[in-house]
Amino acid sequence: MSIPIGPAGGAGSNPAPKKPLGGDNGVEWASWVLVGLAIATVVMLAILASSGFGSTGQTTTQASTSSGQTVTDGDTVTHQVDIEGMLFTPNTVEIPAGSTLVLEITNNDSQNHDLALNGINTGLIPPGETVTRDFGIFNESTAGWCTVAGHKAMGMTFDVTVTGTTGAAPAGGTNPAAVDVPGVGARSVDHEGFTPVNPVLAPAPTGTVHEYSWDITEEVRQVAPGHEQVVWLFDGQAPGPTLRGRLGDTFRITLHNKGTMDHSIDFHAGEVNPDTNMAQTPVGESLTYEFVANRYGIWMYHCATAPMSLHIANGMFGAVIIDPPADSAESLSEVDEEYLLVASEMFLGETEIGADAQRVNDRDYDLTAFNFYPNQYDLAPIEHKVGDTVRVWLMNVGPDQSLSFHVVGEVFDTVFSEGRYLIRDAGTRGTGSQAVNVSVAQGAFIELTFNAPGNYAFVNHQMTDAEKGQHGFFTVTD
Ligand SMILES: [Cu+2]
Repeated sequence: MSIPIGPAGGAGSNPAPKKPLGGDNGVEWASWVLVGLAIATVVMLAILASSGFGSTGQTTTQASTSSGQTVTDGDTVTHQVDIEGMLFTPNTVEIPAGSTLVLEITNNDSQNHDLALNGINTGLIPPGETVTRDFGIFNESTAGWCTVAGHKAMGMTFDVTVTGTTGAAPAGGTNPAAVDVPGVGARSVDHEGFTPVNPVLAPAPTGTVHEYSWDITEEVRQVAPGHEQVVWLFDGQAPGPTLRGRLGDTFRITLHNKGTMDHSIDFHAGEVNPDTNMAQTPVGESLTYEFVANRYGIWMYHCATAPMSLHIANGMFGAVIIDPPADSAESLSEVDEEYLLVASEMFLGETEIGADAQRVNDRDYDLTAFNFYPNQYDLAPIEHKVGDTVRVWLMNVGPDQSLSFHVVGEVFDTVFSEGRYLIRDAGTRGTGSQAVNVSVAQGAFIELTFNAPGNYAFVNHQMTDAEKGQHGFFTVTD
């Protein structure tokens, strides 16, 4: 018998070959593995998607889910806002992009306010009242503010932050650029439309009760060469009318507010309850203010409506002069003429706006003035003869800068300041005063005698303020 050697051959004789790996059954198994892997991939993607990782599609899903929990596009968001003092509370709200904002605003302050936002203004909201206003659809962050003069600068801003956009909330408005300011050359030549304020102080009128009726107006006037802007006026003038009287006199002033905002008045010469005697005079209304002058000297008055800096900067100030008793040791001496110079800073602004509230707030003044017009007594010098004695009453209304009053080439014989004579007829004692300091809201007077002809400049010896306009001349001739 032979044993076959070699490859498989003849039938029956060779053992059955083993099934190779693969073949028809192997292909089927691999397909199932691929299906399993595909399913696992889908499951993994689903898990990743729900956990918030990765693709743009996931971000969109998350945003719409988040929006859906508060408000969806086109919905209305309502907030309640209180006004307390110079503040909106809250003063910022967040709303989703594309939604409409409605505010219920309650004015708990003592003066009118409004809110301008997204091109819509509530109109003035009187004290104690509530208005509900639809401010429209917001697609980007927007700043609003109270448009009553000066209130924005005092912090009455309201920001709407829109979510779902990349833009940040803008700051509460921009500060307008300063206007062109006439230089000292332009201020020293005569120009059209200029009429100097008469600085001569009239004697006190007779009588012991002084009653006046003043309109408050807001009018465009020339406030510096070539520059007109709206100013706020007591009785059509700035400084306001000078009140003069004697100890014990009664002053009764009725204000008629013909302006566009609240105004009021604070007489430093009176000792009164501020709560009741310095109340606001609303637009279109009248109010009577009264005081008894129990103290002599020179006293400031000014509008006491916030922000006072702005109301003063726009011209709402004046002086009350109460003569000391004629038969007393303090009585005024004989002089040839009396003058009143009211010192202030000047803020030039746009014609219809006047002094810019933010610049006033920043003490960023352009010019300075005696009697509310820079350099006016350079253009219209005050004339005298040699040997004349004059008394110059001084009032500094600021709003912020001091006055160091000096007359070039002269020395003061008498200085009265804030309730007392600092020196009196000092020339007879071989001394005198070169300058008197008048801080804001203080008053003083000086007396001097012109000994020789010449042009005597009177200045604020804070020199840069003299160079800005607090400068004038006494022209003295034989
Ligand atoms: Cu005012």
